[in-house]
Amino acid sequence: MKKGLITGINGQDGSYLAELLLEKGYEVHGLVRRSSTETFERINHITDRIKLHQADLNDLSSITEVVREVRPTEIYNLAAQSFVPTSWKQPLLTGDITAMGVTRMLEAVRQTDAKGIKFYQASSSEMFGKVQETPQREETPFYPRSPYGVAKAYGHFITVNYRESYQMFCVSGILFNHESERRGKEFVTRKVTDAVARIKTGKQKELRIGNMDAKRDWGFAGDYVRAMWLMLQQDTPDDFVVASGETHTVKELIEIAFDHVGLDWKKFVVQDPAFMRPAEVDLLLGDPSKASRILGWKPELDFPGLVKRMVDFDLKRQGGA
Ligand code: NAP
Ligand code: G4F
Repeated sequence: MKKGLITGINGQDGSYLAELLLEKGYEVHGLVRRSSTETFERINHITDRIKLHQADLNDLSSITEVVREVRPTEIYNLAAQSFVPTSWKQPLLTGDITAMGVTRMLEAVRQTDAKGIKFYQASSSEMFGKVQETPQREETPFYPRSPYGVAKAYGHFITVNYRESYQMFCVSGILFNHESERRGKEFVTRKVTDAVARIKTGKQKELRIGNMDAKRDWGFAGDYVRAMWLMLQQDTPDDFVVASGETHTVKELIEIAFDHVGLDWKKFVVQDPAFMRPAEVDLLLGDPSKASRILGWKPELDFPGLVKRMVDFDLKRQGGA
């Protein structure tokens, strides 16, 4: 039986990936950090079918112990400080978890079973930052624009370096933005769909938002975790861009979400400088052709379908559907 260990199992992607691995018959283990209030909201429905281990990406001995105890066949390193604005407020913490945490995980693998464990690193389109070409491909040079993007670029290259230095099976998935009803409410898609539901049900008056001209290549998280799994099923380790191949503005996102519940967004949306960033990533558009050709991956849910799914979920939560 294959054994998967997921760091960040309690996050958006971790929860979808755990479901996918269970479906495929894996023994699923998850690494979670200690918190004074244990909230496993995204994985509550599967906690009886997975095994959780307490460790922290900032603590090498705790993660090495988990890797030694579980001896997984595959590790998916999804844990990170993943919210871009927080990375300006807490740049060192972001570097410790999102950059050095990757080296700690790789060291735990190297010291336990360098040849027997396949390793997936959750890299990000934020590494392209001030984009050097459009669409962005595996070979596009990185120009990160936030401490988060810089940390992810480190995580990407250390993964490539362990592959080349120790012939370990390490891959990096350069994933573009992917969303769902499990997305944290601080990210723009969920912030918008949650606000639409609350406005529609009379619980909120307005939506305060930052840069509406920013463009993102958005997809559905459930589709993207399939690509992670496919990368670890290949004979040779390689890196892949995973994207929808379409880009949309934040304004388009807002329009679709409000329109879906029959509201005119212009009456409710207020631009607020508090949500502008010190340096912005203006445009992300990925070229997923390598993933399509080699992995046979393609997304199933399109952008309008994703936004409507999220609005419907939030509306139901607010008792409005
Ligand atoms: P997420 O919802 O923020 O989940 C991140 C997870 O990491 C959480 O479960 C968090 O634990 C855990 N974590 C944070 N610090 C930790 C530490 N020191 N030790 C152990 N665990 C820690 O992120 P996501 O959207 O699922 O993304 C998954 C990964 O893909 C992240 O690495 C992210 O940077 C990357 N990525 C995401 C996207 C996207 O669009 N979603 C795109 C490209 C790359 P708590 O639950 O305790 O906070
Ligand atoms: O939803 P966001 O916060 O996501 P961002 O910064 O693109 O990062 C996400 O995707 C990355 C992949 O490219 C991941 F690596 C990362 O972990 C994370 O999952 O912001 C998207 C865009 C930005 O341009 C931002 O300036 O939306 C713009 N925006 C406008 N108003 C806003 C807001 N973003 C947020 N969070 N809140 C606003 O009010």
